[in-house]
Amino acid sequence: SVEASIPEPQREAWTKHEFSGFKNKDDFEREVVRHVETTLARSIYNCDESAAYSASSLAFRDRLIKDWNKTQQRQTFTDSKRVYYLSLEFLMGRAFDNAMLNLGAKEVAKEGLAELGFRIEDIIGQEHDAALGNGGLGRLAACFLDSLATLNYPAWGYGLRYRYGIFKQEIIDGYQVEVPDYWLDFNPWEFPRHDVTVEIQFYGHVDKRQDENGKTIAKWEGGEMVTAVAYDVPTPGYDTPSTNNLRLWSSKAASGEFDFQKFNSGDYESSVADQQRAETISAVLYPNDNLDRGKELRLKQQYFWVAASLYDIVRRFKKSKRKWNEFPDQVAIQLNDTHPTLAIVELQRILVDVEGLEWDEAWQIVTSTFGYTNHTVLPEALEKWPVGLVQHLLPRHLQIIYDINLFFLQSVEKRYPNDRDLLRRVSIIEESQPKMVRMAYLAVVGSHKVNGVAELHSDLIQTTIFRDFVAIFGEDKFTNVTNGITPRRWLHQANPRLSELIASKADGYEFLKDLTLLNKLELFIDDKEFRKEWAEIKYANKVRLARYIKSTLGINVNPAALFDVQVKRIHEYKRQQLNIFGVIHRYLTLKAMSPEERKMQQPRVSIFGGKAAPGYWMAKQIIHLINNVGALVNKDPDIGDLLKVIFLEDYNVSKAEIITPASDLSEHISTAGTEASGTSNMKFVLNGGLIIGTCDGANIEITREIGQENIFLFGTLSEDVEDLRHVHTYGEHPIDPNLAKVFDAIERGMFGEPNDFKAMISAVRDHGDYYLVSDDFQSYIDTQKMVDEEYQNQEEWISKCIRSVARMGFFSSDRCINEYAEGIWNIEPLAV
Ligand code: T68
Repeated sequence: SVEASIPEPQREAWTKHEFSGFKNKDDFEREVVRHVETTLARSIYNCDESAAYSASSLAFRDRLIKDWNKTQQRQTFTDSKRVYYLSLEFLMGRAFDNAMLNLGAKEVAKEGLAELGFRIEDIIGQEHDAALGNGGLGRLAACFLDSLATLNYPAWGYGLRYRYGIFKQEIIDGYQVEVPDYWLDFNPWEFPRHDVTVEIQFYGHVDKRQDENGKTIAKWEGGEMVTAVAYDVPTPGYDTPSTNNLRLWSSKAASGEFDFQKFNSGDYESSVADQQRAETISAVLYPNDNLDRGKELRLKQQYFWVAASLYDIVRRFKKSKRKWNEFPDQVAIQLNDTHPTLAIVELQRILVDVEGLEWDEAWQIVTSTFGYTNHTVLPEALEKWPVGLVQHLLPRHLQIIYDINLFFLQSVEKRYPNDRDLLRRVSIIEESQPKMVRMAYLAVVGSHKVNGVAELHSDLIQTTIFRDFVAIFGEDKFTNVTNGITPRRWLHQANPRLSELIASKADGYEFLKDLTLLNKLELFIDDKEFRKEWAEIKYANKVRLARYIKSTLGINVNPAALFDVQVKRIHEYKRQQLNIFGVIHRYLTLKAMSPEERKMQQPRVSIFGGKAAPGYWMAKQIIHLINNVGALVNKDPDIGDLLKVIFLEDYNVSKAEIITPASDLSEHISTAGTEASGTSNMKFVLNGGLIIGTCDGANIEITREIGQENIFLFGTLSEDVEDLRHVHTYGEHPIDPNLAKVFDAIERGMFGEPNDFKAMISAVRDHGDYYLVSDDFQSYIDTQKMVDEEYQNQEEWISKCIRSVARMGFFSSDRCINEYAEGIWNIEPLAV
């Protein structure tokens, strides 16, 4: 047992004082008061909402860390295989509400806080989002942590503790302005581990020598050292004591001789500058989604994080005193995109240079350990690093990359003799000017499994970017794991009334752990009372969003109108421009109608939200156009409630929790073949909204599950995209006549200075319309018309919503994690 590890004479003293956290309302209140007075050193006579939030969170954190300790001890004692999820992004959002729900103590906290004079909603609202991510990739990592803990898998996340998360977006005069997100002032959810540090080396040179047996020994010497400090964030599962760890690394200057020399020689200022330079590494999250910008600091971040994490993982493995060839039986490492690909090289370096293994034995261990998830086929997002930069920053790693490539190309040459072009195509080094390291290829070569995130996407990677690798390694190395979302946050937490209604029909809350149980709802589709409650809940969620719109933008929207929502990062491939052009078309159509005709139309609120990468000029112009359209339409007396155009500022996880349950229709309208999966599509359907979308990413599987009569699909199919682009470039392509009218209105200055939107129009009209906006325009507006008509029949609409929710069980991240555990990681759950 765990206790047995404490020496007998001290055992009683250690164990009799066991703290077990609060159990009831009184306990909870006592803990809150204690934290206000001692941890926060505040007077209970002027405790404000912020202090009440901090103290309540600390009370929960204490409980989490107890469970965390037990979970970790159990994992260590059973010596079970663990999975390590390496992700540069964890878009966690708020932790307090989630902790209360996962621990099943929200009622206790609610009553306790009420007695102390607070409304729980206000206290929840005090928390700053943990926004350490850009979009889908980072949020997926957060959903995975929730599922891993809920399913009792022994798992750790490893990431960076950015001082600044994704920027806060302000809209000023219709333009996006970025404000730094300084979120760490007080973060009750992390435990600094000042005793858990790793020294990380950069730059320097490699010294190669022969040892007494004639074996070549490489020594990486000189350069700079930076210290990584661990911060642990306990992540609780739902309805289980299992609490996993998210370990985030923070950088600080190494406290080596180097510094002391500077101090002693009186060079205080430059020593402080060193300090700041070291801290820069974990200072800021790069704000690009689906784009690789190749900045040196980004590569430094990647190595810093990967080296610290691997040191930690290897240190833990070595405690078990097992042989190296058992490493893959104890450790699975999942690479969330190519960002952590250096981990492959680093583990090979540790095994060969530090632990003295032979190359082949080490490589066998490395490739059995890693799995790689690809999240994009967009060429501009595929990560590449200049060889010169890697050489400068990580000289030994570049040598190892060259050796990995050499051995790989030799094996290819053997199987496909005299195919020089194949060797050029699959080489990890791109022979361009300058030469580049292709990180996706390195990840494929160094992993035993490669997966895409939805069926279409997994097919696409196997037939396009990794086609040659499928031929070389065989199909079995490539697989699909369709993304999922956690129903705890995205249903139970975001939409508590709907969750309660479902529980009343699905024999309790079991569906939150087995989402396929939602299918029990199909029995109640015709139940009048149930349908009425369903509709009331949707309406109440819309009222809540309407209030939020009123309070932030001062605009009145009618909750009875159709709420049409597109919230996600702003990107040309996601086609917010198609949506806003469609809105302009709607406006022009309404304006051309007689007042009598207008009365027959379906009122709509078009809601947009999302951030543009600060350097993505076109995306910023799209935001500008949406705001300018809103400025005109929203005050047009001819239009009134028939059309409102809303841009919600600073879309993030906590805002998604308000927006998602309030949507009637959400838009997932990427050019076919560009959106790897999408996950918000799943969230919206799970919350009783319908989708308008293209045949792309997970939309296709959602259609398969819920039935094509319950989704509004339109547009070009992915297999036709390439041909159309070819026609755009080499043939005639008159632009869609309705779209031409929209462009005409913009160019006449209806929505402000036309020059501002020249590039957006040109991209479609003059530069080949890469995203097929014109090709898909007519089918988009036709489909929107169908939406209007079908929405008029509310009874039928509600049936579709209920039926869709009932069939969404597949999209739980629990299903997804079970697939990874079985097909890629080979790990088993371990109940605490
Ligand atoms: C998203 N990718 C996919 N990338 O676009 C989305 N990129 O289809 C998918 O559902 C989701 O991943 C989860 O699989 C991203 O979000 C990034 O944010 C990103 C960040 C840095 C560099 C490149």
